[in-house]
Amino acid sequence: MSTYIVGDIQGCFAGLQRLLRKVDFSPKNDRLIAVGDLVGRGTQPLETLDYLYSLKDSFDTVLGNHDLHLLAIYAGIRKAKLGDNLDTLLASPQLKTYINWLRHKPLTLMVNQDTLVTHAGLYPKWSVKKALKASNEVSEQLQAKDWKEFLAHMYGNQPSIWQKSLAGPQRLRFIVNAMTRMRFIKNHDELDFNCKTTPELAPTELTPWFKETNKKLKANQKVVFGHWASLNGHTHLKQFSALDTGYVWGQSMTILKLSSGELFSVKYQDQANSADI
Ligand SMILES: [Mn+2]
Repeated sequence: MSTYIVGDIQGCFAGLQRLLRKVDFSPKNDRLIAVGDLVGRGTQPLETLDYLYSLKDSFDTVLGNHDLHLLAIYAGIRKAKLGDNLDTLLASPQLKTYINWLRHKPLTLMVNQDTLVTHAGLYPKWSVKKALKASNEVSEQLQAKDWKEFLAHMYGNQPSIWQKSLAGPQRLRFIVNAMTRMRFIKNHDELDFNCKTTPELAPTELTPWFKETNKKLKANQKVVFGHWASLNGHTHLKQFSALDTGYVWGQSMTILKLSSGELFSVKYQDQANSADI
């Protein structure tokens, strides 16, 4: 049995299939974990969720910002934009099933004793244990009867600095932002939401979250994340694996074989011109 962790799929079902074939993924024997953003922008969101849902216990995921966006659209809090490409999914009789399934997915999960998976990353002031606890706080809300109420307060960039004393919607909003939207940190603890470039092109006052010293992260612990396509898979740090290599933007999709640390990827292929799909 092998565990594979796949980067942002974003509704690119054909690419996912090619990647899984490349590693000889067997739903019966292997386990597939996703870093979130299962759908959003890519043209096959329904096929993607049909497939991932069909894997049952062989599949698990954390939620990304696009997945939360889908929940917010379903809840009537956000409107679907043309570029979201979610129409087929939103019109599907399976939609309600998939929404309920996603509502029961966490923001972080451990894939083995020391590897944390999260969509955007680990806030530098948090331990792995703290991140899991914070993720649970959000899951409680997402799974509650009044889950739509939580989503109604989810959007916004403030507060941008964590404080233990944060409560209610502000506390939950920070947790969601840190785990699903974070890229750069300002002044060691402040989330920045403006810059999406590579670290090299960013203003000097901004530091990638994984380059901030995290005193609470143990040397043997690892963080696997997605979300930041312009990193192109590079953190240059062994403790942090960036798996979003921008397939939906015409680049590639990447999968990590956990046991060996090997990375496999497939280059983007325009479906209309693709012979093997
Ligand atoms: Mn994302």
